Amino acid sequence: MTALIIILCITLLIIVAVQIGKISELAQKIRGEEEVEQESNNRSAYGMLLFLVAFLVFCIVTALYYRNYMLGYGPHESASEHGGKIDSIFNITLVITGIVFIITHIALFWFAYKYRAQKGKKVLYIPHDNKLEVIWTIVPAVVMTILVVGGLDAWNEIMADVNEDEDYMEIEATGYQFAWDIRYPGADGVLGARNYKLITATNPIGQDWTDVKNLDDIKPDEIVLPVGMKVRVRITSRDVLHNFYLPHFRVKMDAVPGMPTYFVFTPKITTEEYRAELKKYPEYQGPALAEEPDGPRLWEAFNYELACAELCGSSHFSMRRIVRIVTQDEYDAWIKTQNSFFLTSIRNTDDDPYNGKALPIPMDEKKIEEPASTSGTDTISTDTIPADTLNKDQK
Ligand SMILES: [Cu+2]
Repeated sequence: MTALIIILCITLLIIVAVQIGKISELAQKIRGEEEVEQESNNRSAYGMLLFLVAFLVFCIVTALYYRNYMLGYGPHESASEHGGKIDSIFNITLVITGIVFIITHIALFWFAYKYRAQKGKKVLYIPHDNKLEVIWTIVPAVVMTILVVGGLDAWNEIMADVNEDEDYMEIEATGYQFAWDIRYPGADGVLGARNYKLITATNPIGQDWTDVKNLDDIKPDEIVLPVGMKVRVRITSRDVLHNFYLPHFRVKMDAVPGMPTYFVFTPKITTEEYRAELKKYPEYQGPALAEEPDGPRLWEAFNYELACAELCGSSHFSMRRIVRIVTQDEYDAWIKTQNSFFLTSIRNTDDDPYNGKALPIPMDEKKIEEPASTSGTDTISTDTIPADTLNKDQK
């Protein structure tokens, strides 16, 4: 039935179009072809002018209206030391392409208006102009060179690895469908060895338990980092391509199975300081949750986040993780509350090579009274996240 109605509608529309065509043909015969054509040309030309103004105003007004929601503007200044450099490159590109956009946009629609077919006007025909060709080849070439060289320079600076003698901490992020396995090196400051052949349900990233550096490694539920500390993130993947993306820190790097990548950055704004900055803007005064109009404000509920920026499968969205930037003292207090993954989940099980024996390095085994949740890597702390941002299975 529906199909029949649709077919009828289409047929009727075709008949209407044909009839309109016939009417205008008749009108042309009565009033003279040229006059009708001239009228139609004028209408199109004024339409072009209207579009020119309306579209430019739309672009500028929306950009200004949403300014404070966009990374790099208003409160969203980069929260890492290198991020300002990336922002300024984006801005230079935006200014240059913006100028080109406005000029070409005006030229395109203004010319369509000005040079519409008019009675008695003849077109000036220029088949070739060397001077013009040179100008529109050289100018873009010079501008592109400036942009590319500036970008390359920034890339080399930002992607420089750490020097062994400088002060930094290293953490590891392993992406898998669909979460991140985050690993901290523990008291020895060194991440233990891994081997993909050792991956099992109880050893999700294949840590080699005979390597003593693994025994104190920590696998926390959230990423907590001290402000001002240089952090090197080792980035890997267990299955498909993922992408380690910290938008507020302008950190973005592919996680590729079998090919370790890294990113070095230094957080410079704590979560609390970032919230205080957001608080100054009217855009962030609304309630964080629509169901709780008197609940926490948007700025209060703000959290830095880790997202996967590679479309990696059906639950890609659930790879979101909270990132907290705290002061050094708060970090020291937090790290003390974190237990070694080995002690909580592996010690004295069949996977433990020292089962029933003493460990090769001194470790405070008494601190762990009973094994805590082992799969902690899938969950995120829920106390500071608005409920609507959680996955259904986490609610
Ligand atoms: Cu992913």
